[in-house]
Amino acid sequence: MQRFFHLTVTGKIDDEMKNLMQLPRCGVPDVQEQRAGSQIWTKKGLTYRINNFTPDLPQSKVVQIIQRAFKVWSDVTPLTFTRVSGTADIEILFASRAHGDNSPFDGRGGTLAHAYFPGSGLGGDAHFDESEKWSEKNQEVNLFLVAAHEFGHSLGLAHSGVRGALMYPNYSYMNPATFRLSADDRQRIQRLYGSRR
Ligand SMILES: [Ca+2]
Ligand SMILES: [Ca+2]
Ligand SMILES: [Zn+2]
Ligand SMILES: [Zn+2]
Repeated sequence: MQRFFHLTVTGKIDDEMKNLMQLPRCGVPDVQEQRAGSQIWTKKGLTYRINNFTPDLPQSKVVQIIQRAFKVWSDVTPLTFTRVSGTADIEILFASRAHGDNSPFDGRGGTLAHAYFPGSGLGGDAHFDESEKWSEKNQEVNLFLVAAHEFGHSLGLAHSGVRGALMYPNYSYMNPATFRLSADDRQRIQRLYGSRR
């Protein structure tokens, strides 16, 4: 983990590392780095389903935010994302604590969400911790930023060690209105799927 974050490797957990570990972050382990990228979707037209809603935001907002988060990736790849009401490639849900996948959430703070790399069943699915307070602003946790990050995993991206990249494992606020995908994220997703025609 220390190597991954490009911090000084001291062999013990120093203060810098401790601070980093306490920051709210994504629940996908950084050690999956090697495996990611070998798993990609082999079709361009992907479907998603919003299985339930957070009470923190109006449903129409959640629908909009999720749509915008997918657009971050469809803007730079040939992929398309269509919302369906039946079974979908990418199943989205909000849940607290144990929620049926052996990766229980941890209550408020800590892990904010996690997602699965492409594949059948749980593959591609994105889960959001309902113990967090989800927002559309710079309050508590911004749903757009976390969703866009998790969908990166849904498409096969592992975490990035580049600070400022969307796929950096720790949450940090950026204004969704002026959000731009970093060159690191763009290059990594285009390595998997190519660029937009
Ligand atoms: Ca949590
Ligand atoms: Ca799935
Ligand atoms: Zn992540
Ligand atoms: Zn889960």
